[in-house]
Amino acid sequence: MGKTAFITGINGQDGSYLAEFLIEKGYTVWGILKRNSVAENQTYRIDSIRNNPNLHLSYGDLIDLASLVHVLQKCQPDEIYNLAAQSHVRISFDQPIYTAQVTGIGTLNLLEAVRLACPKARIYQASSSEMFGNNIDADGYQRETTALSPVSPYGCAKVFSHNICCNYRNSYNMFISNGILFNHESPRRGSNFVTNKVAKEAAKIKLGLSQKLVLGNMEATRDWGHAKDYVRAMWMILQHDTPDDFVCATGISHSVQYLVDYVFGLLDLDVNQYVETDPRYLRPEELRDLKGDCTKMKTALGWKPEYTFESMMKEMVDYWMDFYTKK
Ligand code: NAP
Ligand code: F7E
Repeated sequence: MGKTAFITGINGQDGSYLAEFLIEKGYTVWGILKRNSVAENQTYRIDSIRNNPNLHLSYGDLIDLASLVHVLQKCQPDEIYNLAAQSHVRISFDQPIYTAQVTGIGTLNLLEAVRLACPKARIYQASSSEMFGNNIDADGYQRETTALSPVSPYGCAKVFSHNICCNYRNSYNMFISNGILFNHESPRRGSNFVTNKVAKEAAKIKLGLSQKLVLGNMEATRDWGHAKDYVRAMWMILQHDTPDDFVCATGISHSVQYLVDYVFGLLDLDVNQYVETDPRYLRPEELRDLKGDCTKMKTALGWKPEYTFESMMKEMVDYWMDFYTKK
């Protein structure tokens, strides 16, 4: 019999790719959806598997412990992927308490629900490079041993989740692994994150549907990989014989300015004519540079990415060109 997986955040960028990946592998997949007053768009990222008999969706919320216990008792998963979060760093400054409740305490709710309903299940926790803040090792990289020093409410909430997962792993002998993932993107990325904002607006400008792209910090650098490569890493982390923490990254970083130049270059557009900056997109405290060393992932699990920054950005630009051409 195939395995059963439970995914929180199943309709998000990563959750949707992971659900497709696991169904393809023969898993039965359960996921929770937050109640939303508009039902139509909520599952658009999982449209391709919406009617698959091996997909089961129910309403649930990370801040509602009872909803987690009920669904876990029903599905009795072998593997649990905790991907749900208020995941936008700048918005976490607008909604710090909500972010702490969902992205921090929500994880603790899930761990307690697992202890009550299915203590033998393996758990993947979506930790983040945002937890490092501005700490960088002397060689310019962040890795599993780099100290955590978050600079946003989101980063602080993720540190809490990361630490409570280590604590439950050690205290209760649970199989819990943290994947410390660096930025990962795709056409399914929310369009208020910088890669997809740039790809979408550049396509609109190219097609005469917009005149300006307005951004914040152009100097920040990020290590951007593709979400499809990273959900494969999540699965590999849970197949390992022991629970552990792994950094997942490409090891290559670019500035936001480079990202803009690259995307506008793909469409033969003049950056100086169309791109402006506005302080409203700055954060009260900035995380300047991220570049990950994933030697441990590569050595212990044999993971390597299939996409490059260039092939990923091309896919995103093509997606939006196609989207607005057909409209
Ligand atoms: P995303 O697209 O923002 O997806 C977040 C998901 O969480 C959505 O399905 C959302 O549902 C759900 N959600 C939000 N609040 C919830 C709640 N209270 N209860 C239940 N579900 C809730 O994020 P992503 O990019 O896929 O990232 C997946 C996870 O990895 C997140 O935990 C994120 O913080 C973490 N992470 C992401 C990156 C990255 O670069 N993408 C890097 C490191 C770590 P609705 O859409 O219906 O609100
Ligand atoms: O910003 C700069 C911004 O919002 C990237 C999340 O998935 O990765 C993500 O967090 C950089 C930052 O991602 C705009 O200041 C400039 O330096 O795309 P982002 P993020 O904050 O790095 C981590 C690993 C996560 O875990 C998070 O969940 O781009 N930037 N101008 C801008 N960013 C945005 N959003 N919008 C701008 O206009």
